[in-house]
Amino acid sequence: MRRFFDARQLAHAPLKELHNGGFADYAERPSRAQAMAAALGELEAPTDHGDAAIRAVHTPAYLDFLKTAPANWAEAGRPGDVMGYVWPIVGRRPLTLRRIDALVGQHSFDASTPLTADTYDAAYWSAQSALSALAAVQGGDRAAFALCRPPGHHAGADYLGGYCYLNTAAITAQTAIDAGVGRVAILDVDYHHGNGTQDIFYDRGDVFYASLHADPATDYPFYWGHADERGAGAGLGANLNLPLPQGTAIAGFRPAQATALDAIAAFRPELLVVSFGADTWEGDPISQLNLATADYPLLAADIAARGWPTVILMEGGYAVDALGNNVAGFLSGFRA
Ligand code: OKP
Ligand code: ZN
Repeated sequence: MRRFFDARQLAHAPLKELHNGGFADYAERPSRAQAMAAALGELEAPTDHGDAAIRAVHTPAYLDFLKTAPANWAEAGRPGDVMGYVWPIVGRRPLTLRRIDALVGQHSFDASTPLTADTYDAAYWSAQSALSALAAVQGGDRAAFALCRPPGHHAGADYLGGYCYLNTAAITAQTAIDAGVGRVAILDVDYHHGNGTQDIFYDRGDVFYASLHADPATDYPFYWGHADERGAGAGLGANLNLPLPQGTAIAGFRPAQATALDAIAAFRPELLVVSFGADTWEGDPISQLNLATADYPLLAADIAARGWPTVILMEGGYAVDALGNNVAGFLSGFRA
């Protein structure tokens, strides 16, 4: 299986995030990618596909914000990384504001996703890795992997959050649709619900989003990922959330994934995009599911058995020492 990664994805390195009432070292750190790269061996540099695919998903105002916020922040005399500290509550009237402090609140939903001068470039190359994996599959490969970092599934059309800036899964799915693929399914098996991906395709019938994740009643991102969110309009029925209780192990996870795969099969996708997170692992420092390293090849084999052309994109996973084995195991199961 071809695997894509660009060294420019490493430059994004925020210092701290707000975590449980204090500032902690940023969990989505460059060493995650280095650990995966060490375990996976040779990785291919992506092709630069340009930014049309990014602009097909994200709004012009948001992309402008991502590119200009770090300089505007510094100019306003704000030390450190760009991070929101004031947000418009739900229902607040739309305002056109120029002040950087207000803009960051309009384009984010948490205080754990700082923006640095290197962020846009790293996220751009993360998206190019995803697009290169898509190109491999469109060229006839059965499956391909992109070591996306920063991750993407929490980023919406006009907002960042959850360590995510550009939604790589959405960019991949939309690019396939724009190339003439009729139906794309996204299977999200990261520990966290992919609220950005859900939002982007919520009223669309051509992209099916299915997610297994820790119940948002107890877990981030709280405001999305509940079982009654089923899509809207033409997308009604094309969104499937399967929240799991904390502590769920393979005995609960595997049948839930089968439920998601059955729903995807009924949708008859021409392409599958997998948002894969290894933060479902039992030792993950910020998560509470109980998958073992040996479970990942099995879960991947269950997906592979369905036979759909598949683009696998990396999302979360924060136990840096275990990450390489867990990701390599998942990919090995897919080859079976
Ligand atoms: C990103 B991905 C809890 C802070 C939550 C954000 C988690 C983002 C996960 N104290 N931090 O889905 O792995
Ligand atoms: Zn996650």
